[in-house]
Amino acid sequence: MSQPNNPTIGRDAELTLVICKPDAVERGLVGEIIGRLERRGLHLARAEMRQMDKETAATHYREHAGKPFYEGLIEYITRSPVLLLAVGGPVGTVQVVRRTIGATNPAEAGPGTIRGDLALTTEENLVHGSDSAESAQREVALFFPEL
Ligand code: 3AN
Repeated sequence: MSQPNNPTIGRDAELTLVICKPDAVERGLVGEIIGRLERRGLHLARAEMRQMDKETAATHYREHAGKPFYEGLIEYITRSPVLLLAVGGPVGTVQVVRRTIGATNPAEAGPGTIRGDLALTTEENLVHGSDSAESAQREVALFFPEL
């Protein structure tokens, strides 16, 4: 998790993966989402715009394979570029980011959360955040293997 030629990485005790999904980029909400994470005190260790291919999407969402919404989920996440973020901070950052994002179904997400303020449906819920420290390690390694 540390890289000698990048002195900003070593300060993060925990990294998590955030994806500003296609709807976030299409709606011009990437700045708003990054701003909320930064104002919370979190640190952008990496940021990269990328068109996600179907194979990477299938790896990332492998626990959802076979579920009724799976095909739609793969279509959605690969339909246009996403902004990948490796977000760092103190121990507990994975859960801080989850709470900042809000519930999976934006209709149930609390006010003040990203989804609660900016999204309406589970199919277009703007942003992904790793759901556990183990998922975060796997997901950061999938998209930013150098970290
Ligand atoms: P979260 O994104 O809050 O971690 P997950 O990991 O349960 O939620 O689901 C991953 C993604 O799959 C969601 N962000 C959403 O796009 C999609 N998804 C999950 N559950 C449903 C559902 N019941 N109907 C449609 N899409 C869903």
